[in-house]
Amino acid sequence: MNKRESRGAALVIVLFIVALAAILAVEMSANLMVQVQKSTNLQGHQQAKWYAYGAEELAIKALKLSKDDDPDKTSLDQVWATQGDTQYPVDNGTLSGKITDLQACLNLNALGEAPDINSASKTNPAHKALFALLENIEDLPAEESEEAMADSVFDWLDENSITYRSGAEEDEYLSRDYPYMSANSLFASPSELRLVKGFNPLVMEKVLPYVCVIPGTTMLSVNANTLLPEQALILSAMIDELSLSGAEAVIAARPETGFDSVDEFFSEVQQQGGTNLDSVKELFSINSEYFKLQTQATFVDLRFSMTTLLHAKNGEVTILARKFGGVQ
Ligand SMILES: [Ca+2]
Repeated sequence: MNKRESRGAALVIVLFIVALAAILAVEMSANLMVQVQKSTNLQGHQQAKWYAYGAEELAIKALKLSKDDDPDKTSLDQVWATQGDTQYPVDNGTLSGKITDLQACLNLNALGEAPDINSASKTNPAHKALFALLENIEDLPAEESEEAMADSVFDWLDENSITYRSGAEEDEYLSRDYPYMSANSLFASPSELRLVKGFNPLVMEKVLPYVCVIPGTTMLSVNANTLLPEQALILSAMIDELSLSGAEAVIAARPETGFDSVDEFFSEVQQQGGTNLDSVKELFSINSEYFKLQTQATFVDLRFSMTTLLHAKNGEVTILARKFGGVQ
C-alpha cells in the first residue's frame, strides 16, 4: 500500500465513524424525546388523578352537609344530588363528579341473603324482585328464560353448589369453552353479572340501569325518595299489583323534598293499586347510606376517570372502594 492509498483508507474509516456517530446521535435524541414524552404523560396522569381525589373530598363534604341537614332523609333536592355534571375549571384542566344513590336500584348482593326457612319460595325477596324485573323489562333480548336468569344469579351468590330450580352452578360454567367456577360469594361490581348464565351484552345493557352492587352487604333497602322516573320499573317489580304506570304516578306524586316517611310513600302506592304492602315494608326506606361517585378529571389533554363507593353513616363518610378508569 503506498502513502496515497493509506490516506484514502483512513479517510474512509473517518467518514464511517462520523456516519456511525450521526446515526447514534439521531437514535439517542429520538429515545430522549420518547422518554420526555413518557414522563410528561405520567406527570399529567398523576396530576389528573390528584384532581380526581380532590373531587372525592368535595363529594364527601357534600354528603356530610346533606346528612347534617337531615340525618333521617335522603332525597334528590339535597346538596349531594344537585351538583352533578357541572364541570369545574382547575389549572390546565377540568373536574366533574356525579353522586348517585346506591339504594335507588336493586342491590344484586341481596340475592345472597340466606332464605327465610319459613318461606315457601326457598329464596329471598331480592330474587323475587329480580325475576319480576326481568319479566317486566320490555323486549329483553334474552336467550334464557327470566326464571333461569334470576335463579342463576341466586346460585352464583349462594354458598352451595346445588343448582336451584333452573339456575346454574359450576357444572354449567366448567363445561364452557373458557371454563370458570361460580363465585358462591357476593359481587364486587355489577359487571360480574356478565359471567352469569343468560346475561349476554344485550341483556346487560337493558338490566344495568335498574341494578347495582353494594359491596359486602346483602341489604335490600330501596330509597323511595331517590328513584328516578325512568327507574319506576323497580317499584312495579317489587310491589304486587303495582303497574308500571302506577309506579310512575307514585314517583310523579312524590314531593320535591321527598316523602317524609315510608308510610307516606306506601299510602301513595296503595292509591295506585299496590297490594300486600306489609310483606315488602322492610324493603323500602326514605334514607340512604351507600353512594357512588363518578369522577372525570382532565389535565391538558389527558383524561382520568374514577369511581368511588361511599358509605355515609353516623355523620361519617368512608370510602368503601375505588375503581380507576373504565367506562362510565
Ligand atoms: Ca352457588
